[in-house]
Amino acid sequence: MSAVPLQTPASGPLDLERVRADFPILSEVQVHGKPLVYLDNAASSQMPRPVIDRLVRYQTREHANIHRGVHYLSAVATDAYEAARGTVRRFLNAREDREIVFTSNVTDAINLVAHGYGRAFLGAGDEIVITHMEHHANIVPWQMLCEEKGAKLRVAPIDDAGEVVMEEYEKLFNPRTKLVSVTHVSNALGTVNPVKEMIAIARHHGVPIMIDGAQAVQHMPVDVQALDCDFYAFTGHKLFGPTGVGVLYGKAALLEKMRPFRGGGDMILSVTFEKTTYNTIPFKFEAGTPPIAQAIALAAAIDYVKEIGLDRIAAHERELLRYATESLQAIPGVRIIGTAREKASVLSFYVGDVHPHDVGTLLNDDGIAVRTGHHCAQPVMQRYGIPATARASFAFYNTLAEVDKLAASVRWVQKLFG
Ligand code: 7TS
Repeated sequence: MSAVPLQTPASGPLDLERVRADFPILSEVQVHGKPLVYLDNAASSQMPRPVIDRLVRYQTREHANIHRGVHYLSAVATDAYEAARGTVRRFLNAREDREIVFTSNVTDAINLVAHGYGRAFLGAGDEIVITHMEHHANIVPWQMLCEEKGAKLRVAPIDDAGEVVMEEYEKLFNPRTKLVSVTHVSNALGTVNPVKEMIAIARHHGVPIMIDGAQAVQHMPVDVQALDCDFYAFTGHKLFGPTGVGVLYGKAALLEKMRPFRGGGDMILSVTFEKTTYNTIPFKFEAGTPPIAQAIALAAAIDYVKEIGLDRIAAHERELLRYATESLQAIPGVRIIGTAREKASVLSFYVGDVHPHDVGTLLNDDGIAVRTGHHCAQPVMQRYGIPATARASFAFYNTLAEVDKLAASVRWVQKLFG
């Protein structure tokens, strides 16, 4: 475990002032002379000081390439990188460290499964089940696989609230179903999917299931053994860590029988021109120099989040989402896209006939960062017959006062376009 100073007491409500003081960017950046109101956390969240410090410590005192050297620094870096794997393993409650593969992001993790599992075990006529609310990262790799193999993509529909229609999901299963991959939380709608139930259904049909946890791990505790999923993936930069690192959890038995995704150094035991023997898992999937600094900093981010407490984070974010939903709904002409019963702190909206890009540009004039566009989930936009939304996404360092600013700014936009 890296030594993260205690930032906030371990119980009771969040001390927001102390928490915000941990994130330098929140006070150091002004936009158009106004304090930054950062509500684009679903795209990328900010890094607290202990994570930045961990990166700096690594780069100033510990950096060398790993797994290859007998020298002091290589051993230090290798130990820190492998300790980071252990931190991730505990964070997801995986059984073994070797079930944790470091990737470059969640997109890379999904592609790894598409290549390592899909290309090895799917054939013509086989089917892959996803849902209508997937991010492009959980659509395109499967489409590419289907194209190559003559397999078929089956899509579970969503209803007007943005919930998966579970009866339809279950109906998609048949003897040709060979893989399921669904998101835990929708980045465009905020919907928290009933993944435990979705996994149980896949399990009942004997089909392996992958969960895209990119929008989940920063909001709620995840236990891969309790879920009993086969694969679970997330990305570092949405979990208050750096860009360039992601994680694939896979059950050891599945990872063992999968093909490597990329060939190169570190993923081999021996190489001759006649034959290469692959390394054991997880190294078989970590060809080339991995994101060493980023994985180590990700572990510091996990330590930080654990210290704050995911239950406390969830409680505060629930309050932010409730207040933001009420505040925006009270504005005439505002339509909220995604009204599922279970939501993470993601709020997509439309302001009358104003194009979401104009909404985002005008909010930026007030120092407010929201994302506008299709959020790499074009099928979701097609489902609602809209080209784009404006999306406010909250992290635990956001405040109710920032929600007030958002609502005031949206009111101003609405008035401007009258
Ligand atoms: N899956 C989901 C559910 C996501 O929200 C994202 C990124 C990804 C996969 C891909 O993550 P990456 O780290 O591999 O790029 N979502 C967003 C977003 O909502 N706005 O910008 C990126």
